[in-house]
Amino acid sequence: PKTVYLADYTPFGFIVDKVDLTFDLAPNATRVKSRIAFRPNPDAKDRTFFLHGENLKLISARIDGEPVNTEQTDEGLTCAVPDAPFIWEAEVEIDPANNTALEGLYMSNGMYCTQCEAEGFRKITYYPDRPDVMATFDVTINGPHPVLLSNGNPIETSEHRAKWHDPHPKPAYLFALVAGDLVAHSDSFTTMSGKHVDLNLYVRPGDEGKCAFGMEALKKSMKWDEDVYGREYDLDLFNIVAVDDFNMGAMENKGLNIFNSSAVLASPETSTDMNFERIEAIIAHEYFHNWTGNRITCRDWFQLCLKEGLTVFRDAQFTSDMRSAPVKRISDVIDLRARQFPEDQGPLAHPVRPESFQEINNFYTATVYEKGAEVIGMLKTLVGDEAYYKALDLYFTRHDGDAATIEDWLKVFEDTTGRYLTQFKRWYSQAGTPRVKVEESFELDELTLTLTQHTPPSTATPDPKPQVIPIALGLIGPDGTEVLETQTVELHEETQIFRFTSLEGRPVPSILRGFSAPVVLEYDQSDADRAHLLAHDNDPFNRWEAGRTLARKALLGIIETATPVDKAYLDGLRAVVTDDSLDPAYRALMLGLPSQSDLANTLHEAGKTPDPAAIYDATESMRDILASHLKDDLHALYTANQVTEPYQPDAEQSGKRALANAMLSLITRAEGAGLAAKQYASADNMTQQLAALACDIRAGQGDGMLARFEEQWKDDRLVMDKWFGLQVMEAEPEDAAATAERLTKHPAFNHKNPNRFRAVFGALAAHHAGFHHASGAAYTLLADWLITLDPLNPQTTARMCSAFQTWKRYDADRQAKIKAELTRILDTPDLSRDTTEMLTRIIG
Ligand code: HT7
Ligand code: ZN
Repeated sequence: PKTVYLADYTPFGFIVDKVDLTFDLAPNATRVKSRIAFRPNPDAKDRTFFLHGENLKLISARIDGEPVNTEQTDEGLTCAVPDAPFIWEAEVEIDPANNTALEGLYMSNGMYCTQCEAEGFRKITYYPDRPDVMATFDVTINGPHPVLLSNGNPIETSEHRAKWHDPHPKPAYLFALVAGDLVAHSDSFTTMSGKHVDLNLYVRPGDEGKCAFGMEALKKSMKWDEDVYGREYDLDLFNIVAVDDFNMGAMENKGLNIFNSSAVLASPETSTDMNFERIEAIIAHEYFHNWTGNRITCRDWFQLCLKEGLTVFRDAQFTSDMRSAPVKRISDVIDLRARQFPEDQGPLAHPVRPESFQEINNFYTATVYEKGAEVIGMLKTLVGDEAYYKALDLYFTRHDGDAATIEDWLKVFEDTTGRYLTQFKRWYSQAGTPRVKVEESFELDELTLTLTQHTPPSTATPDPKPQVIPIALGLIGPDGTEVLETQTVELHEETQIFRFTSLEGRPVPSILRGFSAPVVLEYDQSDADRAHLLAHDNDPFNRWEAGRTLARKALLGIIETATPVDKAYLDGLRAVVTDDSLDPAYRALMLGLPSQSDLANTLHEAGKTPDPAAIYDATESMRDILASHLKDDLHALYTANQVTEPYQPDAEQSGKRALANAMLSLITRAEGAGLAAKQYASADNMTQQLAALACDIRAGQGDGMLARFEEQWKDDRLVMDKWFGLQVMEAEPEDAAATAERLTKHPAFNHKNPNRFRAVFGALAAHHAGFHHASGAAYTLLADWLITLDPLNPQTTARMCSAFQTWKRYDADRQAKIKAELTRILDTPDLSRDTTEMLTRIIG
């Protein structure tokens, strides 16, 4: 496969002024007529007229009304064109009903929909399918469907025909079309300048009752973007459509967002609190793209973090404002460490702005999204809030309508602050997680902290250079009061020394507060100091971090030397969990243990070979120890955190349910599943029903309840995804692969539906001890299914390959088994470019 390089960027030889599209919809033979106004681009040297096009049947092609001869390949076509403005007209035929890749125009449950990011538009018609080619679109849709939608504003709607005009020039990846038998949940929003905007959430008949929450989230997002960033919506209409078959969460097409139904449909009976929170965040994310992504788009796909990192950062700010900021920050760091750190520290490592790719779909990664957002958070910390918003204002005015680059982005900060960001830019160009070593000494009244940074070399960045690392820190005095408020020091050399004087007694440093940079802190702090921070740190992140580090040490102690868990840690944890002045959601997070994969990584970094079974056993006994240490508090906390008011998916109620469910899990461990059965029977919401079911399965009594659950929810696709996933998640390690395999034989298993496929195989990959069971059965099963899925849906197959990215952590036998499976997949004839690239990188 061909490799594309950032360094090779050149502008397209032509400017597109206007695109007219006409769709005559038919499941197997949709006709697409295009009429496109091109003119030579004065800024381009290369005037080769190449239009992307894949899987298209060309019916006719004309230039200025005259038929032309074209040269076609699998990737597109070329032909001779005039050296002056001209009109290109083409008619092609496509087959949406057989489009299982879910890119381009495809069908889902009888409804037509599109997914064009990143390079899907070329499966709809011939076009320069690159984000720096922007044009206004007029779209006519002919089809026997009650709802016919495209981007922008409607200009004509009659039976079986609709015409749409999008006045905002846009790249083809933001094009969208939807047609089907849909119903709308409608509302409206008045913008800050008084403009009326109609809002519709289109769903399949039967799903109307799951729209209200998404609509409220949309209105909150619109208001928040006005209040915080001064950004107003710019069309008369904003439509969202829910689709069952979708490769990712959602897509920000201009004025017509398309959502995976799991990312928008919600009701208390069918969705958990976590589902509600995720939906609110994704709706916000897609809406915020209207400015950060659509009005200002990317020059090329290497700049993907320009829109994604910034939009993730903005959606995290939104969630922090709507809910609890510390809980959001802790949850995001857990997620970053679980998904981005392994990527950055393994064979898939790449910079936030990659410099080459074979298949761009493989670069919608945690590094581009989540590390990309962390980089923006650091920039904000370094320049301060005021300068950050000033720079953003400049970005929006200077680049509105542009296809921009990371250089443009950094320049607005340089121009606003006068600060050079040359070294900071390494966050965009270097792969790998920097490690910051802390050495501490205290003499008389002076504390000295020596900070040293080091980024392990990788294939992507063989010779990493020091980065600018903002380290927020504070000091906690011996009596537990803060003796130094949070201040941010900037580490830019390899080693720097920071001194803090006039201290009365040795304080306990609280370093990397709020997780001010995406680094690994190597700090050999004593257990006593960590217990002090767990009891007293007024930075909620570092208080949680102290508990988490102690838990990790305790677990490693069990795994390696069967050391009993330190009572001081257990007492400290108990003090936090029973402290009613603290947010229940925060207390629930405190009870969470480091994941088994995290423990495997810690052992690997220490030069040891992780044993998944031993890690699993240690985690189980640690939970037993917690249940026993907290036994006098469990029922009291369970009862105190019952919600008596009608269900609301807000932060307050969700926090209580999270803590009560954490108690239920420990109670079940200590006493059996009696209380879980009671909760299941009386639950009026999915959060409580599912938590009770999980407890029951763990107690070995899940069969009856699983059958009742299935009977109750067999007609609800999204709830059935939970049913599939939970059985794998809660299986004993030795049964996980067999459970997944059994579920693939269930009549409701459909590998063509990404949500269902992920429910089973995402859960299997996340079941550390089950996936890495010594038999290798899970490796073989997943490989079999990746081979089956690849010809149908390369994008989802390739994403799932990352389950194997940490394979070199494990023992020789497991490595050999995994390598054999990866090689078997790679040897499959006609394997997609997506999967080939992923596996080649993973094998290394
Ligand atoms: N910008 C979108 C990324 C995307 C995508 C979405 C759905 C299906 C396929 C996709 N490929 C790329 C989603 C987002 O980040 O907001
Ligand atoms: Zn996005």
